[in-house]
Amino acid sequence: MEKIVAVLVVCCSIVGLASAQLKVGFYSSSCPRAESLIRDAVQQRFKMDRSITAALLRMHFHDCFVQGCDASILIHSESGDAEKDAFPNETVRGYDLIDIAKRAVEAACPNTVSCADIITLATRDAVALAGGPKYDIPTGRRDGLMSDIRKVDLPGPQESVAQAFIPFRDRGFTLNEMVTLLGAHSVGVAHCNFFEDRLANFQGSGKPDATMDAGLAARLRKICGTGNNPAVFLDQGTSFVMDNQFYNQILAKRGILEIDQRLARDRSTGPIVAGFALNGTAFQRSFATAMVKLSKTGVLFGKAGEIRKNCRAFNPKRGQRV
Ligand code: HEM
Ligand SMILES: *[C@@H]1O[C@H](CO)[C@@H](O)[C@H](O)[C@H]1NC(C)=O
Ligand SMILES: CC(=O)N[C@H]1CO[C@H](CO)[C@@H](O)[C@@H]1O
Repeated sequence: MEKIVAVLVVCCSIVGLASAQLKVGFYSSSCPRAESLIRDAVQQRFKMDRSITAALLRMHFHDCFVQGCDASILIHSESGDAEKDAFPNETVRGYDLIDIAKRAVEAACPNTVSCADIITLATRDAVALAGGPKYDIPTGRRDGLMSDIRKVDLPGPQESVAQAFIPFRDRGFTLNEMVTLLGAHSVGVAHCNFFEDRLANFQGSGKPDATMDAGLAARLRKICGTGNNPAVFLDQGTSFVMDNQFYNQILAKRGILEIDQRLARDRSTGPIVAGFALNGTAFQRSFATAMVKLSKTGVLFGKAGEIRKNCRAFNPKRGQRV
């Protein structure tokens, strides 16, 4: 019992300190243009490619859930054993945009703005451009010194709601916040390999997943049948807009991933889904708050970690893995 109390105290004082160190406008004197330079880079990309919002949201989530929001997902490893080499990372995109934003802020203020903050701010900007909420986000994150494929333990699309919730709960998120964050599936795509088990002979039944609209299943069978693992929109309604239509889609049995469909059907999450489906404002507010919370997951601050010069590599002599 005493041991447990001690662990709790340590855990929570670290978390408390971390949020005390992060603050909105952390760079306002050290690099006043940081946020606008990043926003410009995102805006330019968004004009050419609206799918950048989805790319950044997924990158941010994967970064924050593995060793905290410390840009460890960006590290390139010659030996292929960094975070980004893990299976769930295979289709993470947007690394080149982070490099572009980093070059812009390095030119304005060298060695000042962390890659972890760049991912966070770029994601925030891309969400707003896609019609999502606009919100302030605290900065001051430092970049991590480790990126290890063995630390990657992300929820899978075939898990039950209760199973998927475990990693969220362990990081201090509520069920409501998990349902909110999965609203990120309002934009972006999934490749057939993540859901085609639902389209025929689902769980050995000889039939498609009955929780998927039959017309949609038939259409997806055709698309996926082409054999080169194509991708389809996660939100079959408003595929590029960060809104609450995703929740209406899953209520209409039009979820692509099994986990998405389960959110609508599970007794614990169904009412939350129904609430967001009815009230877009409630979703947008909840999404802004949950994204800020996500961005504070396990961050490094103060003198911990480093400010990477190149987001894809540890600074010379510091990192444990190259
Ligand atoms: C239980 C939790 C989650 C599971 C099981 C899950 C699973 C997946 C899977 C399998 C894909 C398809 C990847 C592909 O085919 O390339 C995907 C895409 C995506 N996920 Fe999640 N996800 C979860 C939570 C989240 C969260 C919390 C966010 C962000 C806040 C997020 C954002 C995205 C986005 C934006 C895409 C589309 C990416 C793109 O278009 O490139 N996901 N997710
Ligand atoms: C929608 O949600 C917002 C924010 O939570 C709330 O203020 C508003 O009253 C809700 N609208 C309806 C129609 O329930
Ligand atoms: C973008 C990226 O680095 N993707 C990597 C994900 O992991 C696979 C191996 O599992 C690599 O081949 C990809 O390059």
